[in-house]
Amino acid sequence: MVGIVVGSLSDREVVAPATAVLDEFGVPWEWRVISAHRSPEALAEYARTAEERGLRALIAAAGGAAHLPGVLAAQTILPVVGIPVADRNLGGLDALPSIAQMPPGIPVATVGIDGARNAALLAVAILALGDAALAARSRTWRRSQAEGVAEADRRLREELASR
Ligand code: RP5
Repeated sequence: MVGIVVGSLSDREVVAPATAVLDEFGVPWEWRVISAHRSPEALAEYARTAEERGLRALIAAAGGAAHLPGVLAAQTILPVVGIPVADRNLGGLDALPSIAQMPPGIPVATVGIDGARNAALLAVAILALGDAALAARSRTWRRSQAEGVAEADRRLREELASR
């Protein structure tokens, strides 16, 4: 249901948390390595066939002068969530505007640098619009996250009170 595309196998570790989130929500995913500049024809083919293959949202991650999410979004009407990947030269400050600053007409919903978890959560939110069971799981997940914060708050206050 969610198609994940990375520009290089070197993006794998950064993007892996997205698959863990999708698994947590029971959302099926596929994961491909396709590059906007090294394998442009394969990317065009992937984008053109994504919708008919049943994909409903795409996550695209790339580093450097990152064209992948925008080029993908240009060739499909599916929503594309872009993850700017930090590289060793500019730490993602090149990929972030490359992905976020799409000229009007072709949007890419951009998360923070290396923001794989948020990318998956955004994809889940998009899918949940048309899936009541997934929406219910999202509400439960948010509640349990809030409970985790409340628990951390309780522990900290307890610890500080006993000083
Ligand atoms: C981008 O260039 C990839 O998404 C990756 O983040 C970056 C470096 O790629 P490699 O040189 O490691 O293959 O296309």
